[in-house]
Amino acid sequence: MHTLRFGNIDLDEQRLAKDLSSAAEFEYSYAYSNYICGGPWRSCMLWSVGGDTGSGLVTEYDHDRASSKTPCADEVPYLMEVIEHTFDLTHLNFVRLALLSPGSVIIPHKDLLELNRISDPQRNAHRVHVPLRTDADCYFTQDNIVYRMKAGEIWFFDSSTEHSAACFSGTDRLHLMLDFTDVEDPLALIKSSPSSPESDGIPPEAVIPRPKLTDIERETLLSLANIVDIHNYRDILGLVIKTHYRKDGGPDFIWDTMLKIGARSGDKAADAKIHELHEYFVISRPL
Ligand code: YCP
Ligand code: CO
Repeated sequence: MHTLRFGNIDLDEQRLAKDLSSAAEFEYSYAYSNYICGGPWRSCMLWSVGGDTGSGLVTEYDHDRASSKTPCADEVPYLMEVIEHTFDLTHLNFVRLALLSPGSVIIPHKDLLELNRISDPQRNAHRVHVPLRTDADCYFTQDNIVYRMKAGEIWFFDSSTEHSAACFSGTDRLHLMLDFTDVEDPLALIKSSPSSPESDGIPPEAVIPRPKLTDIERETLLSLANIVDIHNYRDILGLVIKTHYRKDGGPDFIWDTMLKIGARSGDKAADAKIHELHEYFVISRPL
């Protein structure tokens, strides 16, 4: 399912605040923190195949088992009520509370690459995001578009195409992330009204306009080839990703810049590391 904003959930702020203060006590998983430049990515399963909170890595759950709420779900009754009311639970594999730390950016990647071995009817195929705590300094990007999701909005999110996110906010960005198996009509996974999406694709008012990256700015980034090494290549990647959220460097700006920095550097080990990361995040990710 391609990315689009479906509609809104009218969140009860008081009940949400109560759940989130309970959720602050959860033991979060740090799984997928290798996708981040900056602080960790933390998550807690509220619903999973097998019903266990588990490790947080979706490849470590038994996809042959039926899905159900996890023990953490009992601590957030309001959120569970919202989930049951809004979504078709029969095709729901996972629901996670996901936190992106202040000052962190996600390395541009495709999800699902490592799920090849899970059979089609059981594999995650459709993802939905519902931001719960976010602000104007939190962003998503895909297809060289930078955009915002606001609290309470329901978004279908195409996680099979390359994407990234950023939290430039001073506080954790907190989302509900839902994964569904494949169905003929993904829009029917959402039960609440309106029954059809309010926009097809990313609505223009959610898009952040960015000035074009200047030649000097591009050359400044590429000249980091002079100092890149195996200890700082991730810092440089973080810098290039952060630049993308402010300046439009054109299609595939982030990986293209990184691969050029590696090639130009003459540092074989750094160049190999950059290729390794590129392969892992966007080409193929073995289990
Ligand atoms: C995301 N993808 O795009 C997640 C973050 C890794 C997998 C963690 O939000
Ligand atoms: Co992702």
